[in-house]
Amino acid sequence: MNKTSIAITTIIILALIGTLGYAMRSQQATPSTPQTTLPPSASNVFLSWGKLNYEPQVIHAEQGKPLTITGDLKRLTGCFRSFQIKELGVTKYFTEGDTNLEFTPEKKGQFGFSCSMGMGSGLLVIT
Ligand SMILES: [Cu+2]
Repeated sequence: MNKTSIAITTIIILALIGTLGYAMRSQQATPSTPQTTLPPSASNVFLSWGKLNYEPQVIHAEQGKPLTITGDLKRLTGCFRSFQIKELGVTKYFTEGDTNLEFTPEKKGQFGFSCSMGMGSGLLVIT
């Protein structure tokens, strides 16, 4: 290699690095796609198991709007499938063929929910 070809090679390499850097920067500048999260008043709630308790631990619902709570049978085991909202007289045992608890909250307020033995618990907030 003579000096000229070394110089040309160097220029090409620098140009490539520059292009690469610009491509990476412009990629970072691209706004990330917005995460689709359920609104707080969602009428469909997926009830799973988090860290030592139900997830979510707070379920938001609207008075007069039908609410569906779907039990995550992959995560809910044993008595945690036995779900109840005592104050509202709602009980449900989630099974493979019956994963949905459907009811319409009729009154506003905060009502505790739990498994039948009270080990897992949370709050249903009706507004
Ligand atoms: Cu339990």
